[in-house]
Amino acid sequence: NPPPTLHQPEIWSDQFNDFICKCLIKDFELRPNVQDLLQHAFIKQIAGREKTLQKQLMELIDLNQHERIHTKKGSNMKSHSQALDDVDDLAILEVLDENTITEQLQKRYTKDHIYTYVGDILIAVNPFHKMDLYTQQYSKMYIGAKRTANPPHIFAVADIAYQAMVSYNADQCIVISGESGAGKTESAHLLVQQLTVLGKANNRTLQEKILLVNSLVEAFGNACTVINDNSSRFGKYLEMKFTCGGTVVGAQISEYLLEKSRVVHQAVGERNFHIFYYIYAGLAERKKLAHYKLSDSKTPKYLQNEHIKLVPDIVGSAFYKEQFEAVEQCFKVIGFTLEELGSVYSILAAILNAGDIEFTSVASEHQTDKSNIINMAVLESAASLLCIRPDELQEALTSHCVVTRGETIVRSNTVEKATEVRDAMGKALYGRLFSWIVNRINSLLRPDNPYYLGGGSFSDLNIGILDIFGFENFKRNSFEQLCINIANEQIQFYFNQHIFAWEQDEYLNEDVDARVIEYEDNRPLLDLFLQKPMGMLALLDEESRFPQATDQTLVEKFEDNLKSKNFWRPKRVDLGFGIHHYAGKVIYNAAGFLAKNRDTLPADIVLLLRSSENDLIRKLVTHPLTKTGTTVPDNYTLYTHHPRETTNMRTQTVASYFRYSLMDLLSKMVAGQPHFVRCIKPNNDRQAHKFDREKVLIQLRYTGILETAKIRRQGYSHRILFTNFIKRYFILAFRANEEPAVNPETCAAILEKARLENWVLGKTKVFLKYYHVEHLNLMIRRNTDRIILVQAYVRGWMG
Ligand code: AOV
Ligand code: MG
Repeated sequence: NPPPTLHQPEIWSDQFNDFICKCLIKDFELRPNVQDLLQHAFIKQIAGREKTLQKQLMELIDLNQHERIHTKKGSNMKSHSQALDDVDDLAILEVLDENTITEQLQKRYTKDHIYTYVGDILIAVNPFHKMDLYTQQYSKMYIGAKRTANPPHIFAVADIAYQAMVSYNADQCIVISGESGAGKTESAHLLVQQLTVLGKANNRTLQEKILLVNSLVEAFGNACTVINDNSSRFGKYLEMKFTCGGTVVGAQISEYLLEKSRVVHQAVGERNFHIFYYIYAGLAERKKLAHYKLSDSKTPKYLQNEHIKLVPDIVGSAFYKEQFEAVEQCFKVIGFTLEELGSVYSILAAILNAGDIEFTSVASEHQTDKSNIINMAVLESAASLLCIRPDELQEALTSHCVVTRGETIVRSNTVEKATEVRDAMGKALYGRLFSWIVNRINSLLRPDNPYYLGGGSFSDLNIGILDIFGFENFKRNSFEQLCINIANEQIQFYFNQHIFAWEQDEYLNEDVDARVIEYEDNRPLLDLFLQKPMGMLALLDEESRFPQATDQTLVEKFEDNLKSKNFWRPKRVDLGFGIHHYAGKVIYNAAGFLAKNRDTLPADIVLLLRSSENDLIRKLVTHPLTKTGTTVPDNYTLYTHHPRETTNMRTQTVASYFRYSLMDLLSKMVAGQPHFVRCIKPNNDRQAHKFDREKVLIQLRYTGILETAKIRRQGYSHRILFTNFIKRYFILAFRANEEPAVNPETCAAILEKARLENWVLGKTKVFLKYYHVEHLNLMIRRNTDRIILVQAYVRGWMG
């Protein structure tokens, strides 16, 4: 067996491999020579000559993109001097309490040092102004550098995840959390940006495409809220796919729980999804409004709010026009066809037109009031954009079929019911269009897509980046906020499990003496929401099945059944109920909960849309874009979800789909080694250079940063089995051809050789602090750098 280091993919960068192949046809035959050289003559022959060799090597191949091969530290950037009163890592603070931590963050923030570590976790305080921190120069500085060599940075997180992926041949997952407007989405962008640099795509277009994916889905999934002008209204898990050598070869997105209700209604001060404004302005600029049956004077109802009364406000916006061009460019670069684009615009325009259809009540003798359409012109526009017959659309909106005893009876819809159907159609079309776009992107960026990536490259590894909608607490909170906050509750639980629960369990199991750190366990809240059959979502589903149920009976049901100190009914608030979330108290209003949860799209509408002459529209209603079954290891989630429960899309409620999505997300996340980024919002006014201590303190408290700092100082965040530890690090203390015994003594020998202190050996595992691992990995990397140099030398030497 050759020594393992020679087989580690990290030393064989793709470009380097190319080079080797060019120089030597029989590469593999050379390896024994290299081993030989390594074992016997390496130190003597090469020591002191690295600089010269490196220079020669650089001349031979273009190493610009492979900084990690050469060891020279990050160029002429400002050297990182650390003032005494300012620490990069909160875990090394001598006094550890919440005031000291807040003070530290504030001190750093005033100097525009927005990033701070807590051990291996990154805290990012939103600067609310453009920072000069993300240039190419910074990008280079953080490639393969020791973490303590540079100030904390989001790029360092990308690098750590990337290096861990190639070193351990293991999937990684970066979890970004923080309340709404804290900077999660920006952080996710920066991570993708740096990861595409690290994963040096073979073709530029792929790199470009991956960078555009975020902007594209955000145009459809983000909107302006009272908290954030670019608020994510869906959860996004972006997986970047790599070869085992670390070259990026594709990307996949999973989207979770788009807030569809926004299409038809926005709260005061909020807006619809960005894309509607973009296309309106963009199509106006191209004089195409008429083609898509959009008015240049009257604002569609779905876009009206107190800011936007008039179409000129939208079409006059240079920003919206630019965004439209950018979105269209994204579509094209990623690979959507012009025909698909046309269909997307038609569907969006149809939704806006349909939103303007109004009904009037017509008294009828036999039954409840019927409804008539007031403005047939917009109905005709909507129908023509959807490529369906207007009379059929009219019928589907104003009546519905009931089948009783084999007989089909047509019943009229009241105005209220017809309006509901109209809105349900808009929401469904938009939601399905969004899922279709995401699926289409996925098929275009699939690593094994031979057409787009120039020849079938296969992915072995991935790094997932989670960016969900942050915790929300508005003046009025509805079903959407409840779902968003439950998702955040689950992410917090995941964090706690990783940082506190399992670490402490392992101390016990392995007989390692470590102080127990108390932390706020939010499991009672997850029980409150997700337990079956008495959790809030289960009760909601149960109530949704009763046709006579009302939102009032729902809150009563909650009150009768939810026995938790985290739930209460505030006095004098009709339909109100309160939840004490991990991140604070929220009062919800249950008005509309049942309808939102049922989210029914009448069968008549589905059938009608299936008759559309537009391929895309038919596709949207023919194949429900449902997710397939998923399994999550028991110890990760409390509530597994049976995949069968989701197969029936028609009767599926939002709550059950939501629960399923959460599990699906977790199953993806737990497949990788996690890295955490915690975003902090320094003030509620989106102001630069303003640090509201109380606001920050509350966030530090509920995210458990103080406890995290404590456990990172006292605890051992890395627990590695002896056998894995030895396999990876033995080369630091033994000869390449030796096979040291798998026992604690061997581990101790390696750790001593590496001159590390404060580690602990358990019964089966080595317990290390995060900085130990960093140090060991750096040593290994230096070692492999030398090997590469030797190989290059040998190659030159062999001619
Ligand atoms: P979020 O993703 O956490 O909120 P965003 O990432 O959208 O928050 O950030 C909100 C705003 O803060 C951005 O639009 C930027 O103006 C600013 N910002 C955030 N990070 C940075 C940064 N690193 N540099 C400069 N400005 C920044 V929500 O999606 O609402 O939960 O649902
Ligand atoms: Mg966001």
